[in-house]
Formats: sequence, C-alpha cells, structure tokens
Amino acid sequence: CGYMREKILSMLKEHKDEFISGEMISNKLGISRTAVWKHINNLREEGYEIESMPKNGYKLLNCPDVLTLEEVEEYLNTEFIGRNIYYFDTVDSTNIKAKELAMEVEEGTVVIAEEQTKGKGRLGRDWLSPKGKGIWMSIVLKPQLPPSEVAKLTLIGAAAVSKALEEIGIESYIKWPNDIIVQGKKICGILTEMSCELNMINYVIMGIGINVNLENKDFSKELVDKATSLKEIIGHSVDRKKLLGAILNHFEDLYIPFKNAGDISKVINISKEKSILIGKKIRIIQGETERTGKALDIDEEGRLIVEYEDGTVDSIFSGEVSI
Ligand code: BT5
Repeated sequence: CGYMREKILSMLKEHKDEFISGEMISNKLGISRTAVWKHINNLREEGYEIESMPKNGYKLLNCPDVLTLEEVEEYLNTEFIGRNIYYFDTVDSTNIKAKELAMEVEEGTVVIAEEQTKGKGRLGRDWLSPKGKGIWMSIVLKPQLPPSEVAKLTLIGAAAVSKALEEIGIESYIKWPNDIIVQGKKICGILTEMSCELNMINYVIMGIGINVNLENKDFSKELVDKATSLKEIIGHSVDRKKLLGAILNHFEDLYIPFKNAGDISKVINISKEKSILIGKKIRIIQGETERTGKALDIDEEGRLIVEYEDGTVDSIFSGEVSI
C-alpha cells in the first residue's frame, strides 16, 4: 500500500503541472482505477494539492511544506548525510530522539521534527521550536576519532549553515562556537552532544535549530530582542526544503575531509571569514569564571584565541562568549 502510494506520487511528480490519466496510472501499476483514486485522496489528505478532471486525469499542483525525505530528496546531492530521515510531527527534542536511535542507525541519519516540545539549548536552556516554522534537526555522526576532536564538529555545522544561508542570499555571522547571527540577532543555534568511551567516540548528535518562518509574535518578550528568523529578515516565507538540502550538502562537503583525514582547513577559513568575534571585546564564561578580553583569531584547531585584559593570550576550546 505504501509502495503504491510512493509510485503514484513519483509519477505525479515526474509530470508536475501536467495531467496524467488515471487509466495510465492504473495500467502501469496494475491496480484498479478506484484504487488509484483512493490513493489520490489520501495524498490530498496529507497536503498534496492535486487537481482532477474526469477526462484528463490528475495533476499535481503543490506539495506540502513538510521535511520528509520524500520532499527533501530532490535538493540533496549527498552520499550519506540526510539519506535516511526520521521525520516526526512532534517530539520532545530531536537530540533526545536521535540518541535513542543512534546505535542502530547509519551515520548521516537525520532526525527532524516539525515541532519540539522540549527543544534544548546548551546547559539545560530551552530552545523555542514552534510547529512547521523552523528546521529542528539532529544529525547522527560516527567519526572514528578521539573525543577531543568533537568540538570541531560544531564548527563544521556552523560553517555549513552559514554557507547555505549565503546560497539563498543571506549574509550571516558565526558567533564562535555555536551560534549564527543575522543582522545582530540569533537565527540558529547548535547543540553537539556525544557518547564516548575513553578514547573513542560512539556517536555524536549534532542538533541544529534554525528559525526559518517564525514571526515576531512567535518569540517571547525576552527573545524578540535577541532572536530573529529568515522570514523577518527577508519579508516573506523561505522554502525550508531547499534550505535544508543546502545545509546537508554543505555539511557533508565539509565533514568528509574531517572524518577521513582530520582536515578542517576549509571550515576554519569559513569560521574566520564569518566570525563576529574576531577583533571585538568579549566576555568569556567558562563554568564559574567570567573574564573579559579581546578575540584575536581562530587557530587551525578551531580554538578561539583570546587576549585577556592583563595581556596574557590563551586559546580556548569551548565556552560561552558574549560581545
Ligand atoms: C543553542 O544553545 O543555541 C543550541 C540550540 C540547539 C537547538 C537544536 S533544535 C534541534 C536540536 N534538538 C534540540 O533539542 N536542540 C537542538 P544556547 O547557546 O544555550 O542558546 C540557548 C538560548 O538561546 C536560550 O536560553 C534562549 O535565550 C535563546 N533561544 C531559545 N530559543 C531560541 C530560538 N528559537 N532562536 C533564537 N534564540 C533562542
């Protein structure tokens, strides 16, 4: 049944904006015209807009705005990132779901939800994830590398998002290590979590949240001044499928050299080029301590180089930074 649904949908997609006769579908698939008609109605219920005319048959006009593999596939040119998508309408957190699945799925599997009821930021903070308005996803990664390398993955994620935004004409900045900023406000956050042994990563869950079509009214009072969405920036809705495809494509492109040869040179270049911190006075919070200094550079390992007020220079792996 699912198989026939898929076949019919791909036939309709191949002839998008053209009529295709019910008879042709029924002959090709060896099912009755009534069965075809039932599948068409089910597809309509899923949100596919299909016109029907007694003589001409069926014509696909519009596909629903959902981030299923079926809908995103045409934008993907990856080998393994996003080739397996677990799609949910609503979950607590895609990172939590991804962790449950991680051991049994292949590397590159992506968990996506239209809505998260307990979206997570770092250090137990919340991540606002209203239904159908963002890209809330987690990528399962299994690089055969020591756990100390994992911080670099966040930089790969940030670089991939920033590059994908560039592709749709949006200039963004990376606030090392895990935020993407557009017009001074946060548009994307990344939460990287891992499971590891002493010397070996079991898996990494890279959670990426992007505010795509949220409106100002979707943000709380506290958030509205520091967060924004692509829709607010551009003034109209953005195609989530296309953007998701672009992110996954860039991600794989940057991830493969890292996974195979530990090479993140391209990522570092992007991180520096798009850095919002370099040259600025910053505050760095690491655990209980808070210090001020100036961000000087990002080194080849992805560490932020900071000059503290007393003149000492240090490079940091991770931390909470504000301008
Ligand atoms: C982050 O944490 O920026 C990581 C966010 C990761 C979210 C993704 S969505 C898919 C996956 N599944 C999850 O459950 N999480 C990941 P942090 O740097 O700690 O920033 C969190 C802070 O950002 C909050 O305390 C708020 O101030 C702010 N914030 C919350 N929701 C936001 C939103 N939608 N847009 C911008 N800022 C937000």
